[in-house]
Order: sequence, then structure tokens, then C-alpha cells
Amino acid sequence: MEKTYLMIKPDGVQRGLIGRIVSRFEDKGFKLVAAKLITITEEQAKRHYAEHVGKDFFPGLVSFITSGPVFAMVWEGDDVIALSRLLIGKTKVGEALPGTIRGDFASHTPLNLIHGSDSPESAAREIANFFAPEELNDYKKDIGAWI
Ligand code: RTP
Ligand code: MG
Repeated sequence: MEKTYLMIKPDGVQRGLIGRIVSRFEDKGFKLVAAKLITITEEQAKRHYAEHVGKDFFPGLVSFITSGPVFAMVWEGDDVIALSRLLIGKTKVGEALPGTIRGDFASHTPLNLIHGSDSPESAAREIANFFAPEELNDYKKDIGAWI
């Protein structure tokens, strides 16, 4: 089953949106495999956003994402990587449609509340950057036949 790495960013934690954001993924029927509130290191942040090294916004992005706790999660489900990004919405708040997390709650780019992996390769790398294998729970969630 496909897994993705989702992370509520410091703005989402500060604004008290953890519960409402987590509910969107529960409502969709995905399975929560791991979750923890952590303040990530600069090294983890640089590994996480390695694709953006050298861009003008990179230093600001690293300082934002390490500025306070994030809520790090692993979710599982059919096509969970692409569907999570649909639920999250577009990066820029002006393009994030109402009904998406960013469209409903974010009002200033780049404070866009949540990260979601963009490919299976990114998901594997990102999960390994923030979770040890034994932190991933292997259990059966028995609603699969009903959604
Ligand atoms: P994320 O990686 O955080 O899930 O966001 P994303 O895929 O929608 O967007 P991405 O292109 O990967 O950019 C990563 C994060 O960098 C910040 N950003 N700032 N100032 C800018 O032009 C700019 N562009 C990107 C955003 O916080 C974005 O989520
Ligand atoms: Mg991205």
C-alpha cells in the first residue's frame, strides 16, 4: 500500500489547526501510520528541501520550517500521494481552491500550512528523514470495504 509523508508546518501548529487538518485525511479514509510533534533540525530541513537548494527562497524556507514544532505524519492508502496533494491544494494561496486545506485556511504564501510528498521517491526519502522504521505502525484499519 502506498505511503506518503505529510507535515503540518509551524504556522499550522501555531494556529491550532492540527486537529482540523488531520480530520481531512481521516475523513477521506486514509490510514494514519505514524505521527509526532517535533522541532526539526537544520540538517533535516536541508535534506527535506534539497530540491530547492540555491533558490532565493531557500534560506527563508529553512528558517521557517525550523522555527517551531511541526506535526510529522505518515499516511497510507490507495494513491495517497496524489490524493493528499489534491486535498492540500496549490502552493500559492492565490491558486489554492476553496475546499482544499490551503484554500480554506492559508492566506499568505509561503505560509501554506502543510507539506505533502510529490512522488513515491520523495515519500520514501522524506519518511526516512523523519521516522525510524520501527515508528511506523503496521495494523489493519477495517473500513476498506466501505469506502
Ligand atoms: P511543500 O513541498 O512544502 O509541500 O510545498 P509544494 O510542494 O506545494 O511547493 P514546493 O514547490 O515544493 O515549495 C516548497 C515550499 O517552499 C515555499 N516556497 N516559497 N517564495 C517562493 O516563491 C516560494 N516558493 C515555494 C513554500 O512554503 C512551499 O510550500
Ligand atoms: Mg514540494
